[in-house]
Amino acid sequence: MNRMRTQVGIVGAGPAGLVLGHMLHLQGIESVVLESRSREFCQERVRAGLLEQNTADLFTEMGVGARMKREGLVHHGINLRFRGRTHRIDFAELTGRSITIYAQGEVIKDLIDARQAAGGPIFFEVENVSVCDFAASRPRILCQYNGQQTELTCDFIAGCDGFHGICRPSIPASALSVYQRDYPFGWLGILAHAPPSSEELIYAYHQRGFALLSMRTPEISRLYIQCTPDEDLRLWPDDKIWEELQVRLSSQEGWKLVEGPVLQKNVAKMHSFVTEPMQYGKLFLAGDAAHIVPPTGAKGLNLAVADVRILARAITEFYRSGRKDLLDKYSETCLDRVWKVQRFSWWMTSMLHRFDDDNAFDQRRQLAELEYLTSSRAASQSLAENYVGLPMD
Ligand code: RFL
Ligand code: PHB
Repeated sequence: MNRMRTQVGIVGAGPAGLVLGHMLHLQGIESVVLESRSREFCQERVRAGLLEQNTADLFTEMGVGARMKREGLVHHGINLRFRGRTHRIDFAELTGRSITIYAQGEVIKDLIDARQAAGGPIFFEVENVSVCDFAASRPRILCQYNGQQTELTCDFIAGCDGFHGICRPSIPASALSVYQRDYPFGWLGILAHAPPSSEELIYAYHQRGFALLSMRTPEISRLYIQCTPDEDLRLWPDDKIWEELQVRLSSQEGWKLVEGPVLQKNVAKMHSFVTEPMQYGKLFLAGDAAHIVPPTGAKGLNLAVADVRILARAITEFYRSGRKDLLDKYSETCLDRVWKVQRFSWWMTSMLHRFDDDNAFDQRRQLAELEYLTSSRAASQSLAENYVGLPMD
């Protein structure tokens, strides 16, 4: 048995785990990160792409923002397209804030590089991870690493292992309440070698379902169409995807969607999910391990980062002064933001997608909502302040 000891044991090297590890390091607090996948897998997984200004500013403050500053695309608004017309929501004018397009994989690369440069331990491809004794004073994480049974004793465990991780299910079910909603659709996403056809994102409402134009770089587009939750990708050759995108994103304004070779395709289901509380004894859940949102508001990664910011501060305060009140209030503090973000993500999703049981009334209502949203300053501002990210404190 290989025995180790650290202050904070972090399960998962996604955005939540890696940001937490780095924030703690900057405060002189030790941690060990345990990740079940390989480094390459974590970096290459195609996921989020949009950082709130809160998140981008934090990366800069943490000293991991240099490449994001050079390569990220700063946007000052988004477009909503319906009835073939485009309506821009001007974040700069409505909130004075912006968003940054920078792929999650790049964020992960920068954070792993920073951790390795700082000499912070991070173990990839660990197996059979389990957490125990977190109701007592010395929690432990058990796993196999390089074929060896390993035990990590720590003061705190951060469960940053995503929605399918082991930390949340390790808490007695009777101690948790779960709030959940599943949507009757998913997103078929592609990454294409094609210059983005619009400088800023386009969210399109269409009779045939939602579509989104996003991007990763000036050469790579990221596009999505609403599909069934279990859509069979074999039924979607590249030509058919482009055809559908052409229809759903079409406009009467002489705009053209540029096509290109498809580099990657995937289908994602959509759920809203919250666990309460987000802590049990010395085990703290953060990010997707505690809650997930449908991607329409682009919030998952940003919310994960918001959680660990609160957790890092609470842990830092504990080591600095022995104060436990911030730790005790961790869940309550996070959930206040979590529910506001849940509401926003649900609202964007409900407004922009076609639901199976919608009738003509519901479609008229959705269009009226979009008309109102794009013609009222108050309504546009409400979208804008949520999209760029609610204030952190
Ligand atoms: P992650 O990223 O899932 O990381 C969890 C890590 O834990 C590891 N793990 C384990 N490690 C050790 N032992 C175990 N037993 C383990 N079980 C799991 C996993 O391998 C993984 O490395 O969770 P985290 O850190 O909470 O971060 C959450 C975000 O990744 C997620 O919310 C976003 O990707 C959601 N999301 C978006 N968020 C945004 O903010 N903006 C967006 O534009 C955006 N677009 C998206 C998205 C998610 C999508 N999909 C595919 C779900 C678009 C899509 C299509
Ligand atoms: C993305 O670029 O992947 C993206 C952008 C905005 C969203 C969701 C995903 O709302």
